[in-house]
Amino acid sequence: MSITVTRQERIALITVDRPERLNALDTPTLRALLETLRELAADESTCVMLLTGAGERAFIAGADISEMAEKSPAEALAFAELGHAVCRAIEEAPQPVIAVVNGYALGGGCEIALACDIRLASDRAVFGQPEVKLGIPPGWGGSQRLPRLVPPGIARELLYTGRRITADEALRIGLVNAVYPAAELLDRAWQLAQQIAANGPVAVRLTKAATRFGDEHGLAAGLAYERQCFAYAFTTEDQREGMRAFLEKRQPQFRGR
Ligand code: DAK
Repeated sequence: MSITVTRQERIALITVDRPERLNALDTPTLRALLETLRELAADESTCVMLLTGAGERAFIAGADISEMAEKSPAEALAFAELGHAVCRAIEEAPQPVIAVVNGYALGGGCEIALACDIRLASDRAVFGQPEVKLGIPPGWGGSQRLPRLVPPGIARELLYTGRRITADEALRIGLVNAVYPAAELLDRAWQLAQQIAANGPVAVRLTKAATRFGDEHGLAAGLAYERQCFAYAFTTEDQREGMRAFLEKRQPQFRGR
């Protein structure tokens, strides 16, 4: 299996498991990843997803170059669409998705990390959009998401040069939330996921939906959407439980409804 899923209560860890190719994504692996993301997105018992790569060297070293090399323009378009569908599945999943970047995140690998809500990196992680070195532009959203995440001039420099950056530089430019020693990364990622999963599941989903809505439709529409989300929360048991627990000075028992 090129994609595996490990669960701890309400958290699912998705691993791209193709270490002999540094977890590069070919069509079967992309399809399996897309199917897994869609299944988990539809699963109400999953509150947070983690996404990582197998082995110690790579998160995802990009699209599989050996598959891409001989593609016709029509096949290249289909391949780009499949990669875009994976990135959209991450963004459109109701649950937060955390990229756990344990090594190379290059090209399509960096683009998949960009589509995640949060990025944690090991001190060995390496990021880059080296597509221009292969004679192609980014194909899975890097030209759009990178300039929206880091300062646009820095994004353009990285996109035009294809140069790789270390985890420390990624932290400095805001590409990752935190950098940890490689041996600690996964534990830290589970801890962050647990912190999120301890909150009201509906509230976390509404919060992701509102941030995404604003990203896609602009501030005014995002603010209007946020008001609707806020009002909707008052139809839920979790809202009553969360506030009652505060007033009664106890931990809330959220039920996700
Ligand atoms: N594809 C296929 N195989 C890969 C790979 C990749 N992206 N990355 C690594 N591998 C394979 C290597 O070929 C090698 O296989 P064997 O020789 O052992 O059979 C094995 O993984 C181990 O890699 P290395 O021997 O090269 O290991 P090193 O430590 O020497 O180097 C490296 C590690 C990550 C620096 C190096 O492997 C490397 O530069 N890899 C390529 C990274 C890269 O350029 N990634 C971006 C790929 S382009 C589009 C659609 C999609 C995209 C763009 C446009 N449209 C339709 C428009 C997406 C593009 C990309 O992602």
